[in-house]
Amino acid sequence: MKRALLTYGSVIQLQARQNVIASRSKLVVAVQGTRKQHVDTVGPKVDRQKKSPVCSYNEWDPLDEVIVGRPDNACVPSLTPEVKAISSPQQWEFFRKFGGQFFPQEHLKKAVSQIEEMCNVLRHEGVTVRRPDIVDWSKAYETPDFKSKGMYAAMPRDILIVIGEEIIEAPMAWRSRFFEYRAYRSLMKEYFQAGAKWTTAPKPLMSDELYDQNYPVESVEHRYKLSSEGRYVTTEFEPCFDAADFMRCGKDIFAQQSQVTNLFGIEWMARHLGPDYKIHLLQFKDPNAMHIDGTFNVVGPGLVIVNPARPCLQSEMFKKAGWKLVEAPKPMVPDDHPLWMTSKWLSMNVLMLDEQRVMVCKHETPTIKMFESLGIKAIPVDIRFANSIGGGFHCWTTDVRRRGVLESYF
Ligand code: ABU
Repeated sequence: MKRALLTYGSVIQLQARQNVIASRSKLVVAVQGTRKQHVDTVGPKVDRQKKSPVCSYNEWDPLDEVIVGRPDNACVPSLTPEVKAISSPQQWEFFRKFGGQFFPQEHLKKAVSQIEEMCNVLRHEGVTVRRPDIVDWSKAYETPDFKSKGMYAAMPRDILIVIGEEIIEAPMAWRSRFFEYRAYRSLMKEYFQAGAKWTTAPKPLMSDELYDQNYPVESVEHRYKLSSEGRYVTTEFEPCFDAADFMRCGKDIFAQQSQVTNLFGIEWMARHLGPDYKIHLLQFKDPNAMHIDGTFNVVGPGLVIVNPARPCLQSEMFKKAGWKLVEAPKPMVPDDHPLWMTSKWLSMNVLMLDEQRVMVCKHETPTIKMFESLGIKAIPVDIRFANSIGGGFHCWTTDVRRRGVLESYF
């Protein structure tokens, strides 16, 4: 692992080996040493003239199809080192009490109905909505390296990222999320059969070596210091990342190292994508870093909503490029509303339906006003109860298809 490749603000653009394009009519393979033989191409029995059902290059092109997560059967993760690293000691009592059990049922019911309504609004706006399978997340499992129970399939943004015509399943970093991909397999198979490129990143062992067992979690100041040195609870033992630590802007992709995404994982992504894409490693002042979309949300070409509480240490490079960085207004969530695995900054975790329309929380009046001042129409929806289990509109979705092409904006 060459860490020197991964310096903050640097571009990670690695030469990937040329992919074998399976759509060629014949594939030349070496058989038993020197003898060469032509064989029929294995793979896509799809009409190559037809467009892949999966295609998206950025966060704002007109949205055609989206996966919306499911709150059903969502379970609270146990208070393991990786969970401690993203939560405050005040939240730990909740995890101690409910870890391994379903989230409080009354709350989940409200989340289910709010997400149904969100799906209806998306359909009304002309977007095709797809959902993962319903899974019982309370089942215990054991691998050779660890034991856990599951969590949920509520946040497709964390596990799936679409880059061009390829949909990539992230390895994830939490043990409770190891089997999360199972809920999406029906969709993945369908997209693949229809012509999408489907990749699953190397699955981590998630043995104890992946987590710094002594990661200091009690003191926020200490976490600030460690994160500024690039030290997080996940070690560099093996690649891991959540897809939500990457923000797509055409040929430029912005990524952060976080409590769930290590440099090894970012390097895997850079090599996997190859020279067509540049991954820029960004750093924010954030002791609980986990997912870039509540910190740095690119909502249009050269337009970013930034979190004033988590300054970007590389903001100069955006200003030099002529980008507009707009500070998110203070969130409106009342203090007594439970947010068990997230911060109030879900207020800026919005979903762009196109450059002119944004799905935003109906209670976040200052955020709505901010978008209107930028000439963007707000589509207000209430998912406050759904927010409680860890995500806003961006987290609750993965855009599968947007109408657009690969461009350079940076
Ligand atoms: N993906 C959720 C981000 C939430 C937060 O930054 O607080």
